Amino acid sequence: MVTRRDFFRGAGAAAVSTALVSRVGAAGLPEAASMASPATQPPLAPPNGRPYHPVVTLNGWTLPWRMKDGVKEFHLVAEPVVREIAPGMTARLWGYNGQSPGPTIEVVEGDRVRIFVTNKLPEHTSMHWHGQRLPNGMDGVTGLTQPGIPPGKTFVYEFVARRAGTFMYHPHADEMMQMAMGMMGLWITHPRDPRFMAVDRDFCFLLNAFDIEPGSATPRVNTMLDFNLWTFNSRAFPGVDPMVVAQGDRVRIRVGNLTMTNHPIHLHGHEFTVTGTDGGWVPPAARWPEVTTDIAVGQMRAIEFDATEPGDWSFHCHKSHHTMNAMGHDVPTMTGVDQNDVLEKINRLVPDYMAMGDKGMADMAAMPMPLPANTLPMMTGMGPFGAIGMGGMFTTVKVRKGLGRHDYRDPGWYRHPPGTLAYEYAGQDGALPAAPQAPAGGATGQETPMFEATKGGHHQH
Ligand SMILES: [Cu+2]
Repeated sequence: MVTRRDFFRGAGAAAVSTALVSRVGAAGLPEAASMASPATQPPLAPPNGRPYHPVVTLNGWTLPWRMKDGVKEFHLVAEPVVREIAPGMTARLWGYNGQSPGPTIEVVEGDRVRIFVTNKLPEHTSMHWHGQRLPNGMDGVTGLTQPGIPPGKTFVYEFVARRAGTFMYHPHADEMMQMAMGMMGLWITHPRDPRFMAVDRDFCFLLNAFDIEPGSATPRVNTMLDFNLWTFNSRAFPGVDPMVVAQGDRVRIRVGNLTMTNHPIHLHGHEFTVTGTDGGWVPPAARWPEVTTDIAVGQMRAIEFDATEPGDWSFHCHKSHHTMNAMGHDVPTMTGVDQNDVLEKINRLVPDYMAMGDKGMADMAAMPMPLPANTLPMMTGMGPFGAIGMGGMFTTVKVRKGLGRHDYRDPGWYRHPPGTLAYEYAGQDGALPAAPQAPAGGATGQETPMFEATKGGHHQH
């Protein structure tokens, strides 16, 4: 088995690729590279074919290919995989080539592409190339455009990547089961001219969600709404790597949504524009600035910004339940409930029971609680100032001065220059400014003459 690390270890990627062709060429099928590590792999420089600026798949990797008679050949293997969701929890999923999501496929506009899809699952599958222009018979819809790929068999898909952009791939066969199990991946078609829409760093990942009962490892596949693991590329914070960029970089982040609900994705400290959708690039005159963009089910959004502000900037789904991990849903709201009365009674029954949540839920982020095996704490992840209180769909964009062009290593936590950090008031600046209170009674502002007039005008008492 050739792993992607072996690809990099060779004297030159092109040489390794040639060896690959000669070794497995006789068999006809390209080698199916596999990746077990959930760490973000460095961008795969094109070993052959036309040049492009490679993407970085968050906690993922790009699938190597071989050139055969001018065709880019890839080999995807649909199979059961074990994915670490975050340290402390692994999930038994279905994916491709050792991982869920599967590897990112990167090609160039105009490339002829041949993809071998081998089914190592216990039931049939197929592959749909979401968003692509292609011959109808290559669209991968079981029953409509092809029979399912039976277990143990390999189907071949072949088409020209006609349009640059961001696409997804997933089965159109027993979809509820197969997508709930993690079968999905990204496809990037780079523009023919590498200067078009060029950026310094180009990240991509998929939004996905699982319902895995605490203590178990296999998703419940019939769940429609009540998922308990909200993930970026099948990783939950703090298992999601930071997106590391150099100050001044032009940054693109492409996010595809194959969950069952929409996700408003939010960036701190910078405004961005939506420059691409599954349908293509947004014309410059049609772009508008945003700090949050909603990504509906089955959609992709490419956002771009200039990383001008140094720091550790949050990047997360703005649905607050989606920045939590399992167990969040069965916890009652205890804020404002004084548990002292019942505590004594409960302690007679359960000596170690602690009252929690009566001052809000933040204490649950800081308190290590006994958990079933293979479960993530509900809110987790430590920062330089304590518990971050986030899990799920959360990570950071780390902007640093003077990083090397291909340096994606985590630089650690940001060191705030003197005078740029929120601090505790200690009376050193004289009297505190007044803190006016909202008027009591729920009225909208003060009663104004205009308000009176409106009242008088419409209500003839
Ligand atoms: Cu969300």
